[in-house]
Amino acid sequence: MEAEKEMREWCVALPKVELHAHLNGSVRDSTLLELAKQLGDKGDIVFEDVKDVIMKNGRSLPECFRLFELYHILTTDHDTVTRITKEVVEDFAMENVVYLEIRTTPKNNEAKGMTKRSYMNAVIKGLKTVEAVEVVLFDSNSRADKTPMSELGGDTRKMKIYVRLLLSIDRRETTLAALDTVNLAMEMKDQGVIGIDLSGNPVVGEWETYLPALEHAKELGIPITIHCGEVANRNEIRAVLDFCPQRLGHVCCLNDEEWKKLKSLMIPVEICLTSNVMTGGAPSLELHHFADLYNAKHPLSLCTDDSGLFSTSLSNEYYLVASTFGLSKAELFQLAQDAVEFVFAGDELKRSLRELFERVGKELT
Ligand code: 6MZ
Repeated sequence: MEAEKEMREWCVALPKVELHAHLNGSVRDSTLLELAKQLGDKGDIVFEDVKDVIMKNGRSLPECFRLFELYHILTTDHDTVTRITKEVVEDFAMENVVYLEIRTTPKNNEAKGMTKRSYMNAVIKGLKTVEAVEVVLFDSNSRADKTPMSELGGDTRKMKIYVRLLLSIDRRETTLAALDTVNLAMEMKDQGVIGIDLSGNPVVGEWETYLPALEHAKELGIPITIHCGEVANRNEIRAVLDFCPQRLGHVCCLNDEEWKKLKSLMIPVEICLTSNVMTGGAPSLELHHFADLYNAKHPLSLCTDDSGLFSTSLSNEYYLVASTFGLSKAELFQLAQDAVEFVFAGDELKRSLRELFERVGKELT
């Protein structure tokens, strides 16, 4: 018991890089309940029904996507988007995440006067209102860095977290809507947006629908990460591997041939242990494909996916790797440090992160 506690604390103290975190999947339960109560009081929803859903029943893949429908009802107005962004960043920072790529789907919502652009402005406002830690949103040589976030709080001794944004294309979207998202990412590249993600319910939509937008992003030089193999869609898995994005999420249902191809391409994988076990993408923690990729020295990084939805944290994911696969502290540290090489941010920031890990490594291992 004592050993478990000590290891858990060590995993919290470990500086960590989070590369796969969906904004709306990372919202605190307490915030969701508060928002549901407010909408319940207004008569928009029945609070008691929603409460039980939020307080964890099943988390199968289809249930997750039904839940996201509910989450989006609760969170999709500008002020709430700002609030959840602030809270999510604070929560990651509190467990020593030093670099965070948050991904979110820009949303049009006419009833709320919301466009994809205004949604993203609300996200960025959320980053600017974080007070508990210093949020660093720009590379130091970019124009925007002349007004660092820290000016708002003014305290340079605060903990620092580097935050970057990825814009998600939802698989339900049309080709035109997906192209809008890529163009928006380009427009907002001076505001912390550095990449594109393809996500959403894996049994919905066709690869050919998003391909023009993903190719456009590639032409523009925007780094791309794609959810791959959450279900066994052979044609799509093959097409995704052929497309060869900068990173892949999940890679659960690959057959032997696809597995060999992934390994030969050396595409870094965002590993989401708890998420995959809960949604059935992996049969158990013990049989998770992390072990195979890790033993093969395939580039990978541990991630949470949806820390709120799955009641996990990045520290917990590191702890699970230690307790399930027997990695030592030195090996866990190496795993966290290696993730620096797969961030979408530029070389200068990578250098800062490498230095940070060098410094902290002497104390932690
Ligand atoms: C695929 C997922 C996901 O974008 O509204 N999302 N897509 N697989 C998953 N595994 C469980 N978890 C989350 O955050 C919520 C959205 O992220 C995607 C879904 O499109 C979901 O609606 P945002 O901030």
